[in-house]
Amino acid sequence: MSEPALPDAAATPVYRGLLDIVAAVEPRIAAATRQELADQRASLKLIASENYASLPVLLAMGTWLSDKYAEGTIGRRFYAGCRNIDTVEAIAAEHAAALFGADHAYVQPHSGIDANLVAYWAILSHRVESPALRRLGAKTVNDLDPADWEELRREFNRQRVMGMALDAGGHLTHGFRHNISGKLFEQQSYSTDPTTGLLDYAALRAAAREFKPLIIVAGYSAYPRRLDFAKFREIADEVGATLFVDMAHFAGLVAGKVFSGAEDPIPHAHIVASTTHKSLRGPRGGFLLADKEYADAVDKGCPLVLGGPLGHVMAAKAVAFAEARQTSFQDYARATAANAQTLADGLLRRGVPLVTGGTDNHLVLLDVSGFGLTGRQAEAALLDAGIVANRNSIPRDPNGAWYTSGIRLGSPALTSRGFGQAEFEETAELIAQVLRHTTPTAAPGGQTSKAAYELPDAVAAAVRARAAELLDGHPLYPGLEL
Ligand code: DSN
Repeated sequence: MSEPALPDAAATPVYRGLLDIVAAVEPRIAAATRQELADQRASLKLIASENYASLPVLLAMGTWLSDKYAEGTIGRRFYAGCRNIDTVEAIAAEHAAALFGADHAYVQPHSGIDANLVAYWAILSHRVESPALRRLGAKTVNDLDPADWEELRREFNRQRVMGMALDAGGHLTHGFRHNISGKLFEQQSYSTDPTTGLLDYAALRAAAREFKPLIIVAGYSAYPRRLDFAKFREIADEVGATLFVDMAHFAGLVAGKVFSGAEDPIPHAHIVASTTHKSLRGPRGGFLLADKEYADAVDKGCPLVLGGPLGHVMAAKAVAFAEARQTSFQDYARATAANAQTLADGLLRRGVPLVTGGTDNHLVLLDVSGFGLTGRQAEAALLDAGIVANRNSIPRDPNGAWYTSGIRLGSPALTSRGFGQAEFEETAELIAQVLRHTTPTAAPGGQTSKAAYELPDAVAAAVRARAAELLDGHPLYPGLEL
């Protein structure tokens, strides 16, 4: 983790006092909070969407900024007395725009899904032409009379979105049928090449020409490769679509300049949405970046799509963006990508197949079917051995989205703890050991099961012990004692 201005040990009295104060009201919450730190310290955290925020980020969230309602935007609130929230939001937005080199930033979204909804709304309100709008001579749907909404709803339902298929690594909010994005729009997904596992841009271009979407979404949660946003923009321009990039997973690699040129979404997308807590290492939350054309539309997120902004979380976002503007964050981002590569190479050398044959971002997707396991069995066995990872579908997964055939791993969290190439090489060995020694078993009644498994206790204990040694060498929040 980059050097904090104050050592983490300085927070010991702060957190002890805080937990005592909480314990005086509800001791179980104080206990769970302590236990969570102990658990996080003791596990090899390889969940690709998680990280460890710095203590300045965490501490910025625990204040009375939480107590203020501030619906609206900076300087234009629906509540009185918002000057400090205005200050906090403006600083966070200023850092975000500067960090990513964007025309405009909007930092209110509470999560990635919220940020994506704001993006969809902004695009619809900016682009949809409807007779109702024309009748009113209105510029955007935000100026509409309630009587015109029925007509407009029908108009919105006719709009089309294209996103990456869920089993190819896309996200639920990119048009999946069980998400509002799949219900609001007519949707068609694009996918990866069945042989290479890589995104097929030629097929995407042909499908976009045919389908003519209003929106093309580029982004992923489980695709272990970089995207070419210049190519995405070319396709979007060719078919008259708005390019919306969801960079939630790889925002840290963009901020840290690992992704540049065609791989940097900001110069190519009309709108970019993201979370703050994954590779970017901030508090849990979301934000958007927009070009000049979409700036006003994204600012209408609250109250159209979002509830009142969380002042305390925007304060923590500002601290996280400020941290990411330090050059040490670029070292962190480079190490995150290099460590994912080491993990992937180490797994391949040990005979663990990877979707696309490797990685060039922060995540690795293992196909565990060759071990006779489902993703669910592998996930549970790894957890027994102290390795926290999540199961994930692989392209055209025969085991569906619940049991799956894959395990997704990410390097951002352990890189924050200071793991380097040697530790990730050993991590690959520990994972391979668990997979080799785990066997599927029948369910208690004798039926075949996609969940039951056996991992010998001795293997689990040996892996846990080695993982603990690795973790001891790279303490989380060193010097912080509760
Ligand atoms: N939950 C996030 C992930 O794990 O990728 C996406 O919503």
